[in-house]
Amino acid sequence: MHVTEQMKRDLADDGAIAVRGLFPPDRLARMREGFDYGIAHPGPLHGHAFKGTPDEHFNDYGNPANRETHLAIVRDLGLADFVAELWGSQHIWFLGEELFVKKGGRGARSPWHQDTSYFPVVGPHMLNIWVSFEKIPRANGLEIVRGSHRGVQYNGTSYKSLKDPTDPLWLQTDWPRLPDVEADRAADPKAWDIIGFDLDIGDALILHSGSLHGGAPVTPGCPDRHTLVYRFLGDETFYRPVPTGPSSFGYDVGELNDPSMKPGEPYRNKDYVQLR
Ligand SMILES: O=C(O)CCC(=O)C(=O)O
Ligand SMILES: [Fe+2]
Repeated sequence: MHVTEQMKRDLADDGAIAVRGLFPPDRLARMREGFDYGIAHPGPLHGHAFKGTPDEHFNDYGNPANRETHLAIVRDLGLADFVAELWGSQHIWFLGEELFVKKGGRGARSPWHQDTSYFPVVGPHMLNIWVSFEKIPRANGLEIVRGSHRGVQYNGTSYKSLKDPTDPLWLQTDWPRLPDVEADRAADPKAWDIIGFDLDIGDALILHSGSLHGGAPVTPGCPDRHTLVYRFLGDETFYRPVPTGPSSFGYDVGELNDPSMKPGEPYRNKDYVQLR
């Protein structure tokens, strides 16, 4: 895959790009093997967001038992070199996988959030390669607030309240509560500068992990979605602890903090495999 100057610039400035044809059929089949393996071997953190509601959807991430399977795919597909070129980073680490399944064409919006509310790292070199195995029109796509990876760090969402998607993750923090992007847009379509793409089969969405992203509902016209996300870190990543104290999340995200690191120092963690 040829990385253009435009791709680098757009990713750095906007926080998201669509990469057309990153996964032609044989490469996409390899990604699908990773997805299917993950579904067949769920990890300790798998679960259903908004269980029992029309927004219920399956997700799983960072299953340590599946790491070698995903790493083999990442290596086969040369994804580390591709990501390194997008950033101009010498080294690349694999942060792990995320799986999302939405079914039934009846909603299941992912609440707006930044992955950095759940992870003690900031900096320009962190991204998600987001691949769905279906054709995803823009209306069903993951959306990104343009440039938000360079803006405010918001609190996370609990993923628990259908009534209030900004229901906070951290209960004691000075991180501001998430904005209600959907309510703001309903009142004024221009309230937020939002990026989205029509994605064909084999296209990938690449987003900075700290961008404010969400949406990607299923609808009658696009009723099911199976998505595999691979996340990477590069040289320019810095330790920034997440808040401590009570949270509304199902497990202790604060455990990811590492007291042996000083805030602002380059984030290097041997738990994440270095690919180059
Ligand atoms: O696909 C989705 O619904 C959410 C994706 C997401 O939040 C991510 O890739 O970090
Ligand atoms: Fe996310």
